[in-house]
Amino acid sequence: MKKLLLTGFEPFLDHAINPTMAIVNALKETEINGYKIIGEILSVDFSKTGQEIVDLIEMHQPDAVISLGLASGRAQLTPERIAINCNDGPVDNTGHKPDGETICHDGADGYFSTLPIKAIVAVCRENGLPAKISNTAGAYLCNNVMYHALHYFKTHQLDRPSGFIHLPASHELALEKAQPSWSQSDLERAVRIAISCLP
Ligand code: PCA
Repeated sequence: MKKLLLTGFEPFLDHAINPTMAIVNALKETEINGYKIIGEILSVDFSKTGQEIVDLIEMHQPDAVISLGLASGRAQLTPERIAINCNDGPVDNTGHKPDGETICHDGADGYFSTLPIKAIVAVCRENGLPAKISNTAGAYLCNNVMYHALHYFKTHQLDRPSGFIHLPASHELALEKAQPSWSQSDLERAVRIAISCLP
């Protein structure tokens, strides 16, 4: 059976939880669309998260990779179109604040997602879940992880669907800080739909 590496992130900044963790933990070891789900939680640490995703790809040899992240403030599910070769943004969980550094000196300026992002948006919407392609994943850890996975597949000449999907906050987070939010079950349903769109 084919294998999907599905990653989420630990909580970061002032978010008490990260809804991507519960989704990954709920879906790991299950089978969706002919894929066995390998679920892993990544750290929010510029000094090690990129290596974590590369190590997981080398260990599991997945046929596809979907990484999930929280995009607090967004109202829709947003598959990312592109990852850029740049680290920037607020402090990570170790207190390090990036300042526009290059992620990979021998890497491309950017890599496009190889996930079926148009289909993911279309099928989510058909199922009543608001979704839209995003043209920027930012330059924080979500972009960093997407960049590392795509760089790995490109440089190893492996044709595997790989990319990143940002999710809105869950209601639990919105109780603490007012922002657009979805139920945890809708967030999980949208991720199941995204997996069902994989070739
Ligand atoms: N979202 C952050 C990093 C971890 C997460 O869940 C981001 O959008 O970069």
